[in-house]
Amino acid sequence: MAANLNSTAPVVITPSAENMKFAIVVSRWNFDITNKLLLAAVNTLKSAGCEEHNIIVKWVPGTFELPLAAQLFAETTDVNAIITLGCVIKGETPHFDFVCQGATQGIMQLQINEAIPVTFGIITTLNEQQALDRAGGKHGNKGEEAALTAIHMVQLANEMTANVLVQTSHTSIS
Ligand code: INI
Repeated sequence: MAANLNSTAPVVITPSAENMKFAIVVSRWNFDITNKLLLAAVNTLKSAGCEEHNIIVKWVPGTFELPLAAQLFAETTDVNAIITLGCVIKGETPHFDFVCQGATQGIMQLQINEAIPVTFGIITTLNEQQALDRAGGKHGNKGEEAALTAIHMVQLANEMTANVLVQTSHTSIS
């Protein structure tokens, strides 16, 4: 299977996710959007060979709750990576900024502190149309992107752990 991780990157080969285990934490806020992210994330993992029983899904109330939910998975389970999915749409107050900032910093801090990949499948937009465009619309699906990224980061972590990291040419992608 091949997929682009972003619009400017060359095509990369997705590693097999056959022996990988993932948690997906997903926010109930803006359910119509986050459910599309979830379906794409699960399909992406399965297409890469991940077995259904190795994909654990947990819903949380809002995007602000995602970092703690991810941390609980990191500390109490044997998953290889955690995929966070949410959707924050800007309203009339600064609430949007606090939710986005809390989730972003919490997730980054978590993956660094716990040394486990925690990917960011959170859509942050000015309106609903922009969110739909990124949940299976004209700008792809952030759930797919977060799942693909998780697979790549687990592969990297596995190479490091097994001490089989292969140095690649500075001009090639693998
Ligand atoms: N949570 C979201 O995931 N998306 C939003 O757009 C949103 N807005 O707009 O308020 C939102 N708020 C809830 C927040 O994530 C927490 O659940 C809440 O503050 C309780 O901690």
